[in-house]
Amino acid sequence: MSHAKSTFCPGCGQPMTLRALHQALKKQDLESKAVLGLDIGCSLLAWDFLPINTFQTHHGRVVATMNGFKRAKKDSISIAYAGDGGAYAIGLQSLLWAAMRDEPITVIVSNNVVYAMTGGQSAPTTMIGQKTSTNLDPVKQEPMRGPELIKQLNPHAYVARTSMTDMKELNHHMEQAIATQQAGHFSLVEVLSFCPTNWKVAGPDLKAYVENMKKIFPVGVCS
Ligand SMILES: Cc1ncc(C[n+]2csc(CCOP(=O)(O)OP(=O)(O)O)c2C)c(N)n1
Ligand code: SF4
Ligand SMILES: [Mg+2]
Repeated sequence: MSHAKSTFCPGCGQPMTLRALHQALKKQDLESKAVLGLDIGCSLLAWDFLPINTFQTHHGRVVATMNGFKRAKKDSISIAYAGDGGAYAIGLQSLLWAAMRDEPITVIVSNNVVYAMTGGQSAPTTMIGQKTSTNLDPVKQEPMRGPELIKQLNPHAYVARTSMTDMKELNHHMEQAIATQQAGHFSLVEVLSFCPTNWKVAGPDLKAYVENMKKIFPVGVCS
């Protein structure tokens, strides 16, 4: 358990997501019970970012690992933190089954519409018309909308999408997700997050980029 300086790129959205999670845990005095599982991807840069225990897993395996952790230690607050690639591509199978079984864990997905850590390749979330390092011709297929899919599989789950640009909502969804885990159900919050390094966008244009993402990925609680 330690607390170090951020190693995320300047302007990255992930530190804000992690701070919102920390605030929600702190508010309910749950820091010592919480364990944050990290996927491979830029999420791994969170390993010493918050003063809570962390668990490093393989790419796409964070949900399965934190699922197991929760079963072994039922009074813990088990949180799986992954990118859109980790959650919706390589880790999709374990995510869907954990949701269908209504496992009492919380999954947080940082959706930056690319594989950021490896250089901005297309992900399942890459948007129609978007250019990436592997799609110089703009992408033509519909992106994957993870929260909407999961809500169809588990009506008891708390499933929401929010964005970096709405901190009040981000805090609210984090609190609700943790409360849902405490009530014995599955929860997932997807956060539309800045990746200035791979988008090659900076300053006020970052906010405009996310506002455009919101047209494709609607924010709010999935019902
Ligand atoms: C089994 C396996 N396949 C591929 C990789 C290479 N890899 C590392 S990070 C990553 C993409 C991460 O993208 P995402 O999950 O969206 O996280 P981000 O970096 O965008 O936050 C890939 C493909 C790996 N580490 N392990
Ligand atoms: S590459 Fe993108 S997601 Fe990764 S730390 Fe940098 S800005 Fe954040
Ligand atoms: Mg990503």
